[in-house]
Amino acid sequence: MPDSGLSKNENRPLSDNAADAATIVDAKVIVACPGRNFVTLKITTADGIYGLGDATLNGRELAPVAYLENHVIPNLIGKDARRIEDIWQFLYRGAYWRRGPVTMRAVAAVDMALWDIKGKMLGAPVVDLLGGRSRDSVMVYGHANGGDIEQTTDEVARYIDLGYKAVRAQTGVPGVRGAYGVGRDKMYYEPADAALPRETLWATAPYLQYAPKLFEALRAKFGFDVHLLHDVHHRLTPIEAGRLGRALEPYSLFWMEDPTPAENQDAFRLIREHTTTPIAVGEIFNSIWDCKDLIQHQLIDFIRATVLGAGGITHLKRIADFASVWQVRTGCHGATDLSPVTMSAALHFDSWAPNFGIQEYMRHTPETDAVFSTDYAFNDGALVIGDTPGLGVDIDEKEAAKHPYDPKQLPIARLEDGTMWNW
Ligand code: EZ4
Ligand code: CO
Repeated sequence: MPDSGLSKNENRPLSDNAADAATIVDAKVIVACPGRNFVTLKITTADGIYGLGDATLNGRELAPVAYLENHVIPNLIGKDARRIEDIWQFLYRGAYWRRGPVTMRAVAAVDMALWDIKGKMLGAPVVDLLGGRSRDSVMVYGHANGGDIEQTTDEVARYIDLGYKAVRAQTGVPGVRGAYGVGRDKMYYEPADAALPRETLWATAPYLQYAPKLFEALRAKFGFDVHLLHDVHHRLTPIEAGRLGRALEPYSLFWMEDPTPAENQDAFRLIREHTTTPIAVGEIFNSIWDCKDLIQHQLIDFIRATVLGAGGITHLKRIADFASVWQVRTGCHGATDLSPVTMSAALHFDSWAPNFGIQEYMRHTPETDAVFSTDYAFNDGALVIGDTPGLGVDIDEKEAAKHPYDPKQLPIARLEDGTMWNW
């Protein structure tokens, strides 16, 4: 080709200039503890656009940090930030070692940050890149918990007064010290609360007696207009879960969550044979492979996989589309260990997903809100995401630096004889 006399740069086609601008030039991990620990990835392109991703793994935070810093970031530098799918496949297939909570959180953080960057580049909120809003707002559920049925009933009343249309109800159980879901602070429930795990006790028999009484009391007091949810938190065997589901049928739950551990997906057949109470599973799932059997055999009704846990928006979209074939709806995990970055990404995803079901929502503390600014608001039992380009979330790094990492682990559960159980 004859020399045009232009400099090398000027001679390039337009797309090459755009590629230069979109080149990832920097990526760093920010670990901060504004009330609880969060791991945030910040990716920056050559023209100065940055995106944020969340890689928080509650109680094991530094594992994704090491994975990102040592093994992911060196691969990102120089890549074209616009190629979200290719970078996802590169990180998933290219590592050879697939799946797992650490790896997939790192992949998720990169994916969230790249969607954020793409939205900013195109001047569009991420929901518009996904296909636009299927709904203006997304129904959320809050956490009501108390030491006994009376206290939990008061808490449910408080959530209804706040405008919630759906409430998860958990109660202490007489004789079960530290039964799951009973927090110390009402508004900011936080289970990861000690440098070494707090020991709680578990006893299935009293729980199975007591839990249905909670929902009997709640329906007697509040009627059937409010959606009620309950989290069993992996505590039961399949046949016990079938029995609980059946006992709860008169109270019309929105869902019974994590009734038994889900490593063995077949276990849910037994539960299904015994109850029509809807089942939600998936907050600890990392990929479509963790839920494909549960979904295609119609063993669950709601898939709780998240943007954070299950490989970002790119992969969660794949799970949701697959689930839609069997009329399984989404119910994304949204506890406080999912940072405002994940909550923002989740709300873009939820606003789009045609088979959206509900979104879990636990409020972050004022310290967290001082570090992360967001573009979502609670109104009338639902969250609304705004039109800010990208994910609409930002981090104040100076404020974050005031809150250094503070090791905290999740509790453990033991049976009365000391046997380790599922927390
Ligand atoms: O215990 O996110 O449904 N929500 C939950 C959560 C989990 C925490 C663990 O980090 O089960 O509260
Ligand atoms: Co749960």
